[in-house]
Amino acid sequence: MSLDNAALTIFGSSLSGNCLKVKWVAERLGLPFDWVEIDVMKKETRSAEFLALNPAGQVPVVRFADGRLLAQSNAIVLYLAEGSNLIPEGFDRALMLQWLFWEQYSHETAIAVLRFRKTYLKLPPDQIDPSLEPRSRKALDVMNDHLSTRGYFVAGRLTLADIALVGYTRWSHEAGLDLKEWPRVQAWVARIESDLNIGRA
Ligand SMILES: N[C@@H](CCC(=O)N[C@@H](CS)C(=O)NCC(=O)O)C(=O)O
Repeated sequence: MSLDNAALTIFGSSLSGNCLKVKWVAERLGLPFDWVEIDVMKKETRSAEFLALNPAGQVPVVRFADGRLLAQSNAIVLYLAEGSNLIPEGFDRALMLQWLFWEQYSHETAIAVLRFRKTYLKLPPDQIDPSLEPRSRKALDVMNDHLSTRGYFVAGRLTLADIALVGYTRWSHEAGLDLKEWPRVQAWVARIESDLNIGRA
């Protein structure tokens, strides 16, 4: 898709992998955008003004020049990247979607939640759901196995699957998980960070 100058406004938090994936896709595609920082720690997502943008009270949300609004990080990146080389064709597209759905159901709900509870809410261990760490480890195991025969998740090149998955994987240490235990994931994170020109987490 093509967008005019700053035709896109991203309401997001810099602490959120879900939000940064939208920013990285816009940058990668050369889409001009304005970034409006929303402070989730101050519960700005619960203000009446924000709820008018997204009644679900979550970032990211994007607003297009004509006022249309879109939430859910993976819906946003799929829309922005339509027709670009970040979305492969045919069966590879289906495989990319497989990883995007897995990221939201099995990966983000473990690693991102564990990270937030540990590093941002600073909860003591006995107040953290004990299933989060094994679920996070399992997600990293699945990724490490998949990367044993490839350098990217799908199609042999950078796609939305890599961009979505790297969002929180690169912050695994903030969830108390050292990627040295998953060396292929660690190498892949460095590869994707380099492809996206983003600094080491
Ligand atoms: N599935 C959603 C998840 C969005 C989400 O969980 N957003 C968090 C930040 S990562 C949020 O807005 N939290 C603040 C709140 O719930 O008040 C997506 O991918 O966009």
